[in-house]
Amino acid sequence: MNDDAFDPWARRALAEVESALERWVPADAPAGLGEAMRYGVLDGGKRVRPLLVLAACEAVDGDAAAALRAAVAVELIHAYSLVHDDMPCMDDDVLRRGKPTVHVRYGQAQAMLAGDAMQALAFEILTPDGDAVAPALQARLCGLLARAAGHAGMAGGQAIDLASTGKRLDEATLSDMHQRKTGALLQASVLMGAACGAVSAHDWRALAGYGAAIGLAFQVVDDILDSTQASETLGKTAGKDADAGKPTYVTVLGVDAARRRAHALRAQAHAALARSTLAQPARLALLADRIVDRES
Ligand code: GRG
Repeated sequence: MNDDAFDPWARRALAEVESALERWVPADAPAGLGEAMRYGVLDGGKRVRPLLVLAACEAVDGDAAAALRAAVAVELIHAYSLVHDDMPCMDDDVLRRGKPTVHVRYGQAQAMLAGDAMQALAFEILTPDGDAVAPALQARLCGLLARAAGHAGMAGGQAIDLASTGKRLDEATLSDMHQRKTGALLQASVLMGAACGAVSAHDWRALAGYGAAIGLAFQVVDDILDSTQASETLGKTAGKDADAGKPTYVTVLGVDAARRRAHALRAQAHAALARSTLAQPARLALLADRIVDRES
């Protein structure tokens, strides 16, 4: 598949995700909470995780309606993590997705609640009343998302990150932190999409390998962009981690070795897809390229 076929698909998929977020994130939650939630998740972001869910679902010819719910749920967890990460008690940032951060706009208490409510809403969306999603699939999707977001995944990785300020980490420790903090949710996006269809154990392992490789590649590239691009391009404050004494792939490896690492991870992702028997892995392969070649 070339970019000419990928781009219209991605535009359609993104439009579907935006319209589902618009429908499902409530404007009328009490006392301005809905406005803060919508500010935190609508109108911004690359939506990489939803695209991974939908591409993985298509690769296994899965249930598209369930995958749309999974795509929105993953983006809500991601958006909640950004809202909390930006707060003064964590990264203390004022710019996100090109706008003032949620706590700057609505205050810290409302930002904390908006993040909490987005997290809960993700699981509400995965468990609709009626027969829209089979009960076994609901449970599977909730389990995959909870494990990626919780103590062994994103929240655990964030705890290691906060404890690492000013420390020298070797590459293995840095990779472990980022596999949890950033990689776990990206990998879960792939696996949640795959769970929406019938997939053999062999292909599940291949997709898990693909997800792990692109998950880490995403963070390596994030660190490279953070040290080479301007805040206006990124829509967030550039260079903050290194300035705050946090180890990054660029501070640990240097920018050239970090670039080589990103390319090696892309090759690993492609190799994992090549090992699979998936009928339609091309969109996932192109997403790996986009993740490594991105400029913001
Ligand atoms: C608060 C539990 C908790 C976790 C926070 C994700 C995270 C953990 C912190 C964000 C810090 C950060 C900038 C990590 C680098 C990788 C990353 C997740 C970047 C942001 O994701 P993008 O580039 O953002 O997909 P958009 O805005 O495009 O959705």
